[in-house]
Amino acid sequence: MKNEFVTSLKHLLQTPKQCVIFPHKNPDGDALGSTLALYHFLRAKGHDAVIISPNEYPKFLQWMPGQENILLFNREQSRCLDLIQKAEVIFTLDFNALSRISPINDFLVDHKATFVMIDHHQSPENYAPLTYSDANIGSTCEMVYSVLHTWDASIIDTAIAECLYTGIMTDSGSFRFPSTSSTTHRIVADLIDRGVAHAKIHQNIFDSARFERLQLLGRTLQHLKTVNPLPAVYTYLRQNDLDAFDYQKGDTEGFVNYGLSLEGIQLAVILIENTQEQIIKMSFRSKGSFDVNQFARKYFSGGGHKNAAGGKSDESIENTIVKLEKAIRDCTQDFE
Ligand SMILES: [Mn+2]
Repeated sequence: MKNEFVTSLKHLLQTPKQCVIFPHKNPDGDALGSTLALYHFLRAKGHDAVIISPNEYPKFLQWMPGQENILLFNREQSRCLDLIQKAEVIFTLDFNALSRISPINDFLVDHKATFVMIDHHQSPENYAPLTYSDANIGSTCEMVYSVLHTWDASIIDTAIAECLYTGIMTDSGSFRFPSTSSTTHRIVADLIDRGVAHAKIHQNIFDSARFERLQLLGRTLQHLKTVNPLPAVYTYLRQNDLDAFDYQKGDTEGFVNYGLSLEGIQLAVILIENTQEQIIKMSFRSKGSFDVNQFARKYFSGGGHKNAAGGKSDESIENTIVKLEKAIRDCTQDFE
């Protein structure tokens, strides 16, 4: 599938094209890494490429090579719309449903550009005639690496390698999630050979916390509750917790994972209140057979991967907790 995809892509990009590349809303390391790597590659190949992010991304990613050229749709809407209108090829990376770039999707209806999708989430939509979708691969960056390496490995310089490394590392939980394969490590070995300073990247991502963020983590851990006797825990942050510690975008990234560090725990959930959007944002993480993609789809209008998913609730935090506990108990048989 990948080789066919690369052949079609090369054919599509035989002559210089105007390309727009979209990461999903609230882009993470994999979304930014994959879009930036592709951006550098396309420009090296003589195409006119821009990255348009629906909104801001966390500070711990604001060092990535080329990130200063990313346009933010929520900040510069008319400039972005102009570029979108002119696009001949539209890339959607690290997502597979156009609602993930809302409200930009409203401007893509009947767009004449050729859509290209590279993504590793389940159940892709069929908007892209060129689709490379594989839910067994741990990161979109790993897929983009394979595409670029097959296309023209000589273009993969240190900047591209750093972008790809970042996404592979963050989406694999620093190479420890089950989706991490020997191929993942071979790719990473090649990226290091191409000049990636991996220790520096880990520091940029993990050792750049603000004092308030660590205190917010403390509050999150104090709120941790077990769902006895099941191997599940959840925690929550109210809007006033976020306000008390001067919450900034990305601060709660990774908080949900701490629950899984408890011995025997197979499911961890975090609920985060957002009074402005009037929703509770939820993240689910699991180990082993418990499928949080199914769980989030069934109970909390979300989805994602088997061991990492997101969802939401329109109810109060109290009601959401009641609903969550009931949903977890309904799934008793899904634990190992
Ligand atoms: Mn990803």
